[in-house]
Amino acid sequence: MTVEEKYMYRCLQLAQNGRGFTSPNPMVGAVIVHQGKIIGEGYHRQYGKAHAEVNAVNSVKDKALLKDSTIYVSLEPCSHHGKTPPCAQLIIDNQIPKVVVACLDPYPAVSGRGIKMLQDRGIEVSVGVLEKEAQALNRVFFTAQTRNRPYIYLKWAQTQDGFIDKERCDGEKPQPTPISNEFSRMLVHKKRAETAGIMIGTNTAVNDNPSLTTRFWYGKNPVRIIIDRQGRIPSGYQLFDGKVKTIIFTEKDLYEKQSDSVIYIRTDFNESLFENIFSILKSHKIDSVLVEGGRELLQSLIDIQMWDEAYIETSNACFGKGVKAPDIRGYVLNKGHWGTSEYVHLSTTDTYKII
Ligand code: AOF
Ligand code: ZN
Repeated sequence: MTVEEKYMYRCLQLAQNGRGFTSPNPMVGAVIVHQGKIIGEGYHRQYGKAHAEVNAVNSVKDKALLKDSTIYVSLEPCSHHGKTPPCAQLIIDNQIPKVVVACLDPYPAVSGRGIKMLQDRGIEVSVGVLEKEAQALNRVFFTAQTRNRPYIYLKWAQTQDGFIDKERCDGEKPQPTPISNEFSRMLVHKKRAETAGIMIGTNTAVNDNPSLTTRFWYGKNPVRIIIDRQGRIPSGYQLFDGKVKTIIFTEKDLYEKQSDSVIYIRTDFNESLFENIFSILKSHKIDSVLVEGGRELLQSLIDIQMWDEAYIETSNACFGKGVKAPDIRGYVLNKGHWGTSEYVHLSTTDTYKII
């Protein structure tokens, strides 16, 4: 490990403290080093609040040392006036002579301009230290910026013999059959807190009457996103309780039912359905979506390869027959443990593999 990598690892570590609070901004960490000693550090804590560099500079007790220090940042310092002033200007104003950056900011208003702004003032800039790791950490941000769609997580629990639900007799009242264990269910709520949107299809909504809120973990609720082509979800359902924003994509004209918390978006259900839905979600600042079912929706996304990561929990139970789990064979890259149940972590792209 080089000296530069050592400090950049610390930046990546700090950046992760912002997980779940920075969206749709990236997680960013910064460290200030003076003669081999860290004299300040900071990270982007929350969307709309101070950037990592500002917090790092503010944490330095003896500001006179800045003139002889190096600042390490896990993302190119910004050059634009967004919700906060440009970080490149802050570095210039504090006369920090050297900047080490992990990766460029893909945000079009910045991309390369932050680096140029610093270099134009004679500041020494080096880019690319732990670049892949920094991009992987912010794979949600990078995907949203470069692909005009949110980062898509697929999630389901299946039995050992490959079913996600029991077979139901005609007329039997549908109800969810738990497959996940208590521990992994808690972790799903952590994931919900860290994801901007949560998506399900009509059948899951109608059968389960889910609330899709974050209850077993501290953090925000994801925006609820439902695909309900025919407008079949009964109005008394939890999705309409007004506690969280719900966006419904439908073919029907349901605007008169719209309220502050329930938004209907009329959509053509043609071959570009998902491309359209995800580009609309991106324009609503939703940079990541957790797809929690059902089979039809999950399989459609797998078939058109519109997904980035999958969390599949396999329990010890066997159903013998029922609703078959989505078929995702061919994509296994990574297998790990998620709670006490086994899960398989899959990815369509090597670039965004988990670190
Ligand atoms: C940095 N350091 O810690 C972060 C950066 O609206 P604003 O002012 O918060 O700007 C948001 C954009 O700034 C965001 O899209 C990304 O390009 C960059 N994020 N930049 O120099 C940071 N979080
Ligand atoms: Zn900034």
